[in-house]
Amino acid sequence: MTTAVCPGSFDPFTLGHRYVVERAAACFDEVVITVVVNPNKRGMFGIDERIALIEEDCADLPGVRVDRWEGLLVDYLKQESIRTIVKGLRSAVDFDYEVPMAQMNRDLADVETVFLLTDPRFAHVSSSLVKEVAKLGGDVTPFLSPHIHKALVAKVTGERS
Ligand code: COD
Repeated sequence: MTTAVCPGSFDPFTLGHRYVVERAAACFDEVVITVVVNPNKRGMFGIDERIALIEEDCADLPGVRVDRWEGLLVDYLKQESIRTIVKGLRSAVDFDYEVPMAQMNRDLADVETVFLLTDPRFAHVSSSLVKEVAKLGGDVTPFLSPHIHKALVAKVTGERS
């Protein structure tokens, strides 16, 4: 059975992330979306919230499950006996950022990183931009699943009041 890990912060999970997971699910028997916990970075959504939102988002995708990890990503792959990481690429900027990590992960644990191109509709979409636009009252409905959009609006409304 072929398995790949799609790691990220997913704060929150966007339709760009989902697009990459869908493409990965077409290539691998099993895809694990691993929410990586950064103890030094407090996100807008807690880890449990992120996981619940992603699980709801991907419930229709066979072979896709969600997990969490704190620490080196390659240690997660070793623990789970997985040899492939999938990353989404939006542009050459992503490529320049991702290549050193892919090389480091290969040096550390001989794991492969597979890059999948995003859809042009999502090439400008990031979790941070979506949060910024939503905080300033802009419409981000095209970039998020409806339940994640609802959760984001609730967060930014709560922050304002
Ligand atoms: N379309 C397609 N892909 C997208 C989009 C989009 N619109 N937006 C983001 N992506 C891709 C990103 O390129 C990335 O591949 C993935 O989705 C996750 O994105 P984010 O923003 O949620 O997550 P990041 O980039 O903050 O995640 C970085 C990791 C947590 C994966 C990385 O820092 C890591 O592996 N950390 C663990 C510690 C470690 O091992 N460090 C050493 C690395 S060598």
